[in-house]
Amino acid sequence: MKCRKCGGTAALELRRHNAAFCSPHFIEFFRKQVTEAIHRHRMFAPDETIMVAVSGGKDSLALWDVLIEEGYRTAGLYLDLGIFDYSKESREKCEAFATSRGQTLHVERVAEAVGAPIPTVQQVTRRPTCSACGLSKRYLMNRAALQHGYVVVATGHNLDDEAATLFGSVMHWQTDALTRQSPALASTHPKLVRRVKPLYRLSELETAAYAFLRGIDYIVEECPFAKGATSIAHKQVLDRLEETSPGSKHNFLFGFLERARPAFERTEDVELRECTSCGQVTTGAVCAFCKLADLVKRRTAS
Ligand code: Q46
Ligand code: ZN
Ligand code: ZN
Repeated sequence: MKCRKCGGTAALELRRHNAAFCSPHFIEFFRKQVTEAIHRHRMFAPDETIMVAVSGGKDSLALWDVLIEEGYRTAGLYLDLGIFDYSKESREKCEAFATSRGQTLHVERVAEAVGAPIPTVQQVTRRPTCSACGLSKRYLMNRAALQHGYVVVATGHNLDDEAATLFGSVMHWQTDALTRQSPALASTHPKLVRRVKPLYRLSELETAAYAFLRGIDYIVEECPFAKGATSIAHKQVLDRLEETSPGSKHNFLFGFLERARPAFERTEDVELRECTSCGQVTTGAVCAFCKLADLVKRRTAS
């Protein structure tokens, strides 16, 4: 196999692009995909500092690395979920990365905000772990960005993640989720920051290769609660399709974004207000996060 760019020995074959690259040209390809995503969806203005939500895994640290290399001003945000050794190790990876690049890393502890770490939240509320965790992450990301004065949060969601989410939403025809499925979600309220996913054009394998070639030290283990998650089952289905027909995930996601998504644009506006308890944006009187925190407080007190 030869590199498409220089004809040298290829380090990686990308079947869906029908191409192979040597290490330096793969890194160049990867960065171009990220900048293409940023420009196509006008993710950042030149004077903005980007808050990068990092989990310690390959995707979010690869994203942070590219943004720094491309000259963007950034700061990291680590959400400590309190999930045993997994959280401890992933936090260490993020701290080491931030220190080595001279970047600021903000840390938010879920246990402080919700009243208990994620495993306890699951036990006392009997809610699926990932649902309480996802709600807390979205809430804290927005709150932390507002508190520190950032207007945009970037996450490390890749093509595989996005295709799996889309698959799940289509399976259940969750039209609200289909409306929100986008590489860039604009702010619809002064207290809602923009959310962007600059890695949506790159597969999980590609982000792993990039992280490896760049020598990024990331946590390899998954969150212990990821195993039973339905998103993993959806990923496996798509992996099988990709195996027999390279480019399936890409066609599924990009076809949706380019041709189907406009049909799901909301016609009526949802009224957004500020939570009477915390002041963050919600559609009801009290936001879902405050309701969760309240339930945790009551159940852990008894
Ligand atoms: S961290 Fe949280 Fe994920 Fe772990 S508990 Fe589920 S949602 S799997 S990305
Ligand atoms: Zn090359
Ligand atoms: Zn609230």
